[in-house]
Amino acid sequence: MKRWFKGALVLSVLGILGWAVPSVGYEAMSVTNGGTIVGEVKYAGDPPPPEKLPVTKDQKVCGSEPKLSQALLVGPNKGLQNAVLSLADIKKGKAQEKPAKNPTLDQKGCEYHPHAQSFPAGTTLDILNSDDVLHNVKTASTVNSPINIAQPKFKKKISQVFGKPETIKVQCDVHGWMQAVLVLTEHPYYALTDTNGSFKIADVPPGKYTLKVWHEKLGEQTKEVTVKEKEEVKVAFELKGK
Ligand SMILES: [Cu+2]
Repeated sequence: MKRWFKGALVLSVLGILGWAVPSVGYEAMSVTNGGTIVGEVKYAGDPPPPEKLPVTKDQKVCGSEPKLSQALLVGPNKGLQNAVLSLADIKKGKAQEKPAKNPTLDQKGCEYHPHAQSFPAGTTLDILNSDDVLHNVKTASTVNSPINIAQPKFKKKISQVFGKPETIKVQCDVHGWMQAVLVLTEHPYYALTDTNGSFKIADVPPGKYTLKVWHEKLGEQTKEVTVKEKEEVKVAFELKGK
């Protein structure tokens, strides 16, 4: 057996067993001369009005008014919220720190709060049920094992760890309109755009990188970006509706 094939086989077996396969090629180091990437992600063209999602059950708890979809949030200046930026090919940089408090995904009013969030892979996520109703948390993850957990109204918290970097869509099987996005990061060079579509990635070691943007409805795009020591570089993305 060729050596590379053996190596690949060992890695894939470890992966199947659910071991944390060391993320290939990211190395932590101290960064003192880093630059900053700032930018905006905009929606190209005229955005459609937010989709109305009818509440088809549990109206006593969930309300009877349709929920406004959070999957495409475009601000007045066409800034796109919750677009995920990442330096796709960074090999070395500052260490990724786990958040001081566990991030939460709250099911409240039969909606997920927040709709999209990012945190380091391996962090414990507290999934809360603030509603007096049964929810069901289901992921369509492929790198991490998918989960499908009923969360009755008396079970106020489920703690879940997703060990590997992946962007995961979450949905509730009981209430089909409930959807969320979790971005499990492999290094600290990720950002989610704010309500104006703005983002900032700081302490980037000088060099050339591929900056990727991904949005749950609009797909992805990449741009080459050159970061210089202690300088700020501006990048603009425009994503088209499908
Ligand atoms: Cu639900």
